[in-house]
Amino acid sequence: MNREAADRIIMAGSIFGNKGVDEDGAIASDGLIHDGALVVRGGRIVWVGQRADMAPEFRHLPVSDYGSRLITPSLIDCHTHLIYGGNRAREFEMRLNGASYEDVARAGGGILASVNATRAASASELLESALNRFDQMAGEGVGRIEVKSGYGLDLETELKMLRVARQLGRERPVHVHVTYLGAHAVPPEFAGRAGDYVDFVCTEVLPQIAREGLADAVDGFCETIGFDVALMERVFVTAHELGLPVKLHAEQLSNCGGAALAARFGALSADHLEYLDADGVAAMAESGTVAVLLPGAFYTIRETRVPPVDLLRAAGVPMALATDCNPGSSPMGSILLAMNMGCTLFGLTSLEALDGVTRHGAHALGLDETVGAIAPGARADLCVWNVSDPVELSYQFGFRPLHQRIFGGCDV
Ligand code: DI6
Ligand code: FE
Repeated sequence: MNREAADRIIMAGSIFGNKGVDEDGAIASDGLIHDGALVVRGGRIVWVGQRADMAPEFRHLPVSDYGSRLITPSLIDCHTHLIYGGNRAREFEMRLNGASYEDVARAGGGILASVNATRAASASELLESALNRFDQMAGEGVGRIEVKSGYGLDLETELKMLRVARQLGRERPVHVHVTYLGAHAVPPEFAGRAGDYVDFVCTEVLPQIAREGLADAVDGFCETIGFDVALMERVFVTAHELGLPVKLHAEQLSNCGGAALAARFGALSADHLEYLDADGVAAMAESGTVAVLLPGAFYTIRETRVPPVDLLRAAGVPMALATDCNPGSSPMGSILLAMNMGCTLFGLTSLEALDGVTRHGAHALGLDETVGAIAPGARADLCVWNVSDPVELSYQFGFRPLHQRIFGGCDV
């Protein structure tokens, strides 16, 4: 394993640069550079193009030649609930016997079942199980991940989850974006008092999280079985007062107007969106809020309504794709399967799927266009794949085509 970010030339059959067409024509209209090379210096890309065009000043550098393989930016999973105690296999069986996701939640299962298990777990147990899940994802090329809290709900357990999320980024070569999801469910100690719980979130939990710098963003579950728009608005007002950007689980099971609320607060993203309507799409387009599509949840709960991909596309709303990895509605650790499902279930093109886990995943995390791209100035966070065409990443599933992940110029 080469953990030293040695300056080098990396060559491959094709490089998916993700930057469209270059003026000098080096990058084809499909974003692919054939017979490509890139130069890494100090962990960053300083040049990318066709090998024949490489300037003589670079030619003395050592070369890693990956033959006919494909190189893409490393993948971004911008919506996960990676950290939790226990599992919810029993609920899977309940659903197989006819119960709906909401039935299970109303019967005291669902998110609250994971809350009990997460409160009971130690930080080291949570870290260990999350690392196991992450290692699977890394084996599919994930180099940047968002991780939410929301299975603690009390102060102590939420802080525990957020600290474990930060620790994850110290244990593995990955960028971790941490999100506080206090407004995920009303915990048992506040049963029937959602407003009081939101007061607690806004006056006790959020200020402490902000003081300790434990979260990069604030999320919520805006739904009939979650929090209504008025309650979510209170959380968002407090988040903004504390300088934290917001995002929202919106229109997953019904149309509650969450996406419009998120847009009003300039949210980074609105996620799920199966029940999003044209007004919600327009609001998101206006505010630049990214649509994060989560086909693993759609598939698991056997939803039949698909997100309005045509409307989002027509309105120019960037669409990201993510696993929503969680123990209930999306027990999935495969970003490549999310890409396949995004195409097959939601009607994305294979290129939209790849954009969804690279540059639009970066947008959904509030990052600029140098992230999730291969361009001068970008960090050398790359994947080398045992395929030659980007379409193959979405087309097949279960084959684990990753040859090598590169993080800041280092093989990992
Ligand atoms: N929507 C989701 O898909 C996750 N949270 C949410 O608000 C699932 C949460 C779970 O079922 O544990
Ligand atoms: Fe989620």
